[in-house]
Amino acid sequence: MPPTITAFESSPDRGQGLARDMRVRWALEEVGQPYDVRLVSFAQMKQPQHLALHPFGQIPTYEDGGLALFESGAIVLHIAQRHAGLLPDDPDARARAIAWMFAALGTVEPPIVERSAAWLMERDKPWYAQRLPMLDDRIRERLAQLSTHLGEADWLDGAFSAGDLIMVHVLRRLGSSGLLEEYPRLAAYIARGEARPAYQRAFAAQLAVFEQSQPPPG
Ligand SMILES: N[C@@H](CCC(=O)N[C@@H](CS)C(=O)NCC(=O)O)C(=O)O
Repeated sequence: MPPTITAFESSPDRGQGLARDMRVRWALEEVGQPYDVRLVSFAQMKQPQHLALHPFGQIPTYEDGGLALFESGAIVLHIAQRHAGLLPDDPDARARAIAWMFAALGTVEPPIVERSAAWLMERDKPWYAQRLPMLDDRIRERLAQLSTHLGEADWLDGAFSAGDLIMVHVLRRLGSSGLLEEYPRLAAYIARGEARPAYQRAFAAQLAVFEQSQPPPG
């Protein structure tokens, strides 16, 4: 039996590949592991059956045999540890790749998510226009540091790894912000990630789910 992941029945990102099941799909595609997808509605995510898998009532989850996991980073790490292709064999390089996963999730993603949350929940509030530049500056600080680290390299630390996979996916959320244009090395880094065949297969799969969730036109 292939592993089963959960994803939105109808993703609020309209199939742009921003929902976090995309990371898991991409990792599974990179290592060549087929998978099943169970689609869940927002209501189902808050029901006991899903809460037993994910205590916070979110997607993605991952089930394989007796193992059930939540948190996209933990799932991608599990996949990367079980299959060749997403983590280097050398123990030190492997530890550094895992550090980049944590950096993406713990250092780079939070200010990006805060900006998205402000847009979603506060953009009609009087303080939003004042707050946005502050949120943008916090993101710029991280982007500048990341761009300096990356330099002219293709990937964060040697060959493409699970650290790059998570980082590229985290950065993609800035797509409509205009901020990435200020950091051409990062824009090119994201484009390299998106050009990978495994990324494209994962993107097409999640987009197909969204398209099928839409009522026929007319
Ligand atoms: N830290 C979690 C975040 C999971 C998360 O925020 N999932 C979103 C979709 S990308 C979700 O399920 N949102 C619906 C909700 O929170 O009700 C992870 O990386 O898996």
